[in-house]
Parts: sequence; C-alpha cells; structure tokens
Amino acid sequence: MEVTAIAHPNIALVKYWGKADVGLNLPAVGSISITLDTLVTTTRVRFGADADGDELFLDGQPASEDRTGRVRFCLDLFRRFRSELPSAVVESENSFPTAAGLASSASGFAALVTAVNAALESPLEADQLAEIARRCSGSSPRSLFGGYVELSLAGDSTAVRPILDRREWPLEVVIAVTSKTAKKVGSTDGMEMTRKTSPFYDSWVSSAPDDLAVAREAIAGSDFEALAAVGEASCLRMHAVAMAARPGLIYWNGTTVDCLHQIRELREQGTPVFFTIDAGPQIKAVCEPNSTARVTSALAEIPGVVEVIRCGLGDGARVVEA
Ligand code: 2P0
Repeated sequence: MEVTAIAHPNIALVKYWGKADVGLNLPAVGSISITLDTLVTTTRVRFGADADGDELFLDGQPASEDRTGRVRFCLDLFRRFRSELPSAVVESENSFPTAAGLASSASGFAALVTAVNAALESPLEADQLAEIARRCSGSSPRSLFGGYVELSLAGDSTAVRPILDRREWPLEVVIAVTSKTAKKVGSTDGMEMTRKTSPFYDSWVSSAPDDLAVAREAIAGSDFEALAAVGEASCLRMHAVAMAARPGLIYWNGTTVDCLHQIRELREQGTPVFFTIDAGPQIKAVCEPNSTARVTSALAEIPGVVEVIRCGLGDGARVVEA
C-alpha cells in the first residue's frame, strides 16, 4: 500500500509560541495563519512487509535519528487507533530549505498524516487527524487547510478551522531568504526556554486572545491596515519574549533587520505590505497582489538576501497521484 500527499507551509500572522503542556504538545496560545502555495512538501508513505521498523528518507537521504524518531512517534499515534498499521517507509521532499524558518515541520507533518490516513482502511475523523498532527508539530494542523486558518485552544486539545477562503482575499507573500542554514535553536526548545526563563512570558500569553480577535475581524473585513498592525505586533512581541529568555534567543541576522526597515518604509510610502518573521532569519512580506512586484524588487536589492520567493495563498494538504 502506497500513498503520496502534498502540503504547503503556513505562515502565522498571529503567532504560536509556548506550550501549556509539553507532553501533549498543547499550545499556550491560539494562532491564525495563511497557507502558502509555491513551497511544497511531498511525502510518500509505503506500508509493507519489507520495512523493518519505520524508516524516514528526507530529500533522498536517510534522515537523522531525531527526525526519524518524530515520524515514528507520529505513526505510533495512528497505531493507538489502528493497531494493525504495519511498518512504513516514509520519503519526504521539500521544495525549499528544511528547518530554516520556512515551516517545514508544518507542511511535513500535514503531508504525513494526510498520506497515512488515506492508506487506512477506515480513515480517522478530521479532528482526530488534526490532534495527531498537533502532537507532532503545533503549527502543522493549520497546513491541513488552505487560505486563512485559525487554531484555537479547546480544553486539553485544540480545534482548527479555515476562517476565510483564499479566493475571498488573495493576499500574496514575498519571502526574503537571508540564510539557508538550519537554525541553531529549534522552535520546540526555544519555546520551552522562553516559558521557563522569559520574564515577559505571562504577558505574552495573556495578550494573545485580543490579537486573535483583532486579526479575525481584520480578515473577515479584508482590512489590510488592521491586519498589518496586529500581524507586526504579534511577530515583534513573539521575538521580544524570546529575546528576553536566558540565554536570549535571537533568530534574526542583520539582513533580517534591514528587510524589516525596508518593508516599513515601503508601507509609509503607501505600499500595502507588512512583515512577519518566524523562528529563523527569513522575512515574510505579506502584501496586496498589485504591490508584489515592487516588494519583490525592493527586497531582492538588499545585500544579504540570497533568494526571493513569491507565493500566493494555497490549498490544504491533499493526496496526489504518485
Ligand atoms: C507559528 N512557530 O505560529 C510559530 C511562530 C514558529 C514561530 O509554530 O514545538 O515547529 O513542534 O509545536 O510546529 C513552530 O512550530 O513547533 C511555530 P512545535 P512547530 O508558526
């Protein structure tokens, strides 16, 4: 039995940072994201007698113990519901740098759970699937859906739902890649360091519901200015709370900061664009489609920008023909 699924990374506009329960990988805050189209993870899962324990190949190479362990954990969560699930060989490819702040774990686990579920004789319900994805990567349930997506807290679980179709408000994203090196401190460790040592952690957590409400309303009304204000605020606050950890987490490089200033300058001059930055040095400029070309050329000119990637909004994870 063999199934291939694809999924796209998503970019949070209201950020998830921090866990309420590490064992359950339960986020401390809700989040709102957009799913992208250009970047893609393709994952093929083959169940069969020839596999001796679950194996993972990433971009054609046998994956590290750590990554393989996370995939085995994911498959074992399925086995709690479907104990008959045999060993699997998982082959996953990213069309973009892995672990460099481009949300590869989100698209990776969204593609994996989608492929595994499609291989089951009786597939799991959508909320069970989202729960498994979240246990593996807190941002990945958002990549199960396209367009604008909200992940909300729901007791000792989460709920994920699309809040606006991408065609209703087709924003675009220009990614300025400033480094292709994997980050030194991954999101999971960074979040725990922040929770345990940052003096601003509690106020970060308590500020999230207001940000979510403002962003939800901005998206419902296609209000770019309002989304820009709350999106930049959420991003800067996430980085501020992380920078205040001990030792402080600095995911940016000099080029990240130069891009940030350029984006603010463009907006002051009347270009509808705002920035967001995840746990890495890449800048994501969210803009109206008629300003994408201007934003792309402005960011491409900044010394230290090694690649500029233009994305539209994409669809959720899905099974494809191999
Ligand atoms: C987000 N990030 O909302 C935030 C902003 C990075 C910065 O969700 O620990 O790699 O596996 O649940 O899924 C990083 O997400 O973290 C993340 P874990 P994951 O997109």
